[in-house]
This record gives sequence, structure tokens and C-alpha cells, in this order.
Amino acid sequence: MNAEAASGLPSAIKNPGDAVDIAGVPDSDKLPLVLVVVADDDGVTRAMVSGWLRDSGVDVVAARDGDEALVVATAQKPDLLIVDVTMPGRDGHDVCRAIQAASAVPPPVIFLTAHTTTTARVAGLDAGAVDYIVKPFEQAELVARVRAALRTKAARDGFVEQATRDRLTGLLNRREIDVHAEAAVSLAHRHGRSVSFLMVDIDYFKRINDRYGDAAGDEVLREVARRIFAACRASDVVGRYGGEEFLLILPETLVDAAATTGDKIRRVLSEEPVKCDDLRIAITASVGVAELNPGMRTAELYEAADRALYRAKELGRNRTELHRPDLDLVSD
Ligand code: GH3
Ligand code: MG
Ligand code: MG
Repeated sequence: MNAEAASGLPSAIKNPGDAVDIAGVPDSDKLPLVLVVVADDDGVTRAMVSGWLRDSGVDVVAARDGDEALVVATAQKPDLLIVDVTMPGRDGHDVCRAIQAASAVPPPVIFLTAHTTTTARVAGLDAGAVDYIVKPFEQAELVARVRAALRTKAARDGFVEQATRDRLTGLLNRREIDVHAEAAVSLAHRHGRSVSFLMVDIDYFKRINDRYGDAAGDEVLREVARRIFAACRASDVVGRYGGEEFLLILPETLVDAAATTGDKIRRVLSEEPVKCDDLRIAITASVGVAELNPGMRTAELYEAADRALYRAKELGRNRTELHRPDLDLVSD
């Protein structure tokens, strides 16, 4: 399932097609390595370009017009679009602009066109295209331009990944979790929907480092990330919030259902010790759960979940606590 469609969030972590490897999560439904959408109302060009690209080893989806291209692009998140400029209905420039507007990191667009004037090329590049191929063209040039665009995209994706992922666990980093949290809260307020936050904090983690060393501590953190990731739903957003603290955003989830997820996570962490070389390291974690109330700001929801977590620690750890407004004072 597409996480973006489910949650309305920028593409979320729980997407097996994401390039990041969260070890332990089956990758059977990974997207094809490279997917290109070819949109041209001329059937001959469409078939020719699609055939050349398939021969060069990429997966291709062909679209007969601009609207179809956008539907496919939204559903399949291609790595590249090759779009004819002149098409009935939505033309190539419209498609390109819509693609740019739909995502902070849109796929590159290459135009195919019979227009050869400088003005036409400039208009195409200004619409956001990365390249411009004039008809008629040869197979070698088309494939080389596609390779070049995909190389640039791969480099950009690498930078995006570095900026948004926690290096140790592969989960979203704190900055990215904050972006998702703001988006989830404003979406929930706008549509009158629920959203819950879960804060998961490993109990007495410092002792694990002290007893077994930091490398073992790191392996525990990686395994905790894997287990949390595997225990939640595709629409949930999971990040490493701090050292041994994880945050989950559960869209459209009321506090009781969120508490059930929280307790499931608590159980999968405590049930089985973490294997690290010859060691078997027993762990537990405490969980704080809070639900968005009308008028609540994102910072207040964080704080509510944090207060509930604090109470879980105070009450003896290895437990899940719900935010209680009567017990947990959240500052205005
Ligand atoms: P509590 O049950 O109250 O949560 O106790 P705790 O020991 O888990 O919490 P505390 O905040 O006292 O200690 C957290 C420790 O986590 C301290 C820090 O050295 C360790 N830590 C933070 N980041 C990393 C990391 O990336 N790798 C390792 N190995 N340890 C880390
Ligand atoms: Mg801790
Ligand atoms: Mg902590």
C-alpha cells in the first residue's frame, strides 16, 4: 500500500519500496529498481520509446495522455517521466508543473517534442523539466539522456536519505519526524480526524552500554528499531527521536487503539532477548501514549506523550501509560 495515500503525509517511512534497508522487513513487494512513465498521445512514438527503454533494462508504464500520466505517477511513484509536450487535454508542461507541485522531491521530467525553437526549449526547462529531447531522436541518445537523468536523481535521493534518516537504525531522524508530526497534526485538525503519538523509551539502557559496551548497545538499538517497525502499520510513521527513544505517529488512531499498539511494541521488545554475538540481552521498554485533542498544538501532543512516558517510568517501567490530563500537567 502507498503510505502517502493512506496518511496524506509526505511519503512515510513504512514503505517497503523505500530505498532504505530496514533489515528484517521482507522486501518481496519492493518497487522495481527503476520505473519510467512514457506519456505520448502518438502510439508509434509511445511504443518505440517504451520498447527502447525496456531493452535497456528499466520498467516502463506507458500513458496515452497527460491525465493518465499523472494518475500513474501518483500511484506508482516512478523514477522518471518522459512526456510529450503537445498532447490533447493536459499538455506536457501542465503535467510537469503538477508533478513538481505534488512533492518536495519530485521525479525528473524529460520532454519529447517536435518544437525546436529556443523559446520552446526555455519554456520546457522553466516548467521544471531536467532535459529536452527533440523529435526525431535516436535510441542511443534517448537512453543516454535517461541514464544521465537517473544518475542525477540517484545522487539527489542519496542526499535526501542522509538528511532524513537516522544512520544507526535507518528510521526517520528527529528532524524528519518533526516534519511528519506537524503535517499529521494539521491534517487531523483540518479534517477533524484523530492522531496519536507513541513515545517508546528503552528501560535502563545506560546499564546495557555499561555492561556490554557501546557496540552491543548500538546493536540493541538497531534490533529495537526493526521490531518496532515490524510491529506497526503501513500508515504509521516511525522515527528515532533521541538516543534510546522512539516516536510513532499513528494517523486516524484513537488513544485506546494506540495504547494497544504501544503494548504490542512493549511485548515484542521484552519477549525475546536481543542476540548480539554470543550475548542474549534482555530488554524492556516503557511507552507513553497521547491523542490529539481539539485545539492542541504539535508541541503539546509531544509533551502529553512524554508525560505519559514519564509516568510509565515512575510506575515501575516495562509498561504502557496513556496521557491523563488530570495527572500529567501539559504547559500552555
Ligand atoms: P530510563 O529507564 O530512565 O530510560 O534509563 P536509561 O538508562 O534508559 O536512560 P538514560 O537517559 O539515563 O540513558 C540513556 C543512555 O542511552 C545514555 C546514552 O549513553 C545512551 N545512548 C544514547 N544514544 C546512544 C547510541 O547511539 N548508542 C549507544 N550505544 N548508546 C546510546
Ligand atoms: Mg531509557
Ligand atoms: Mg531516554
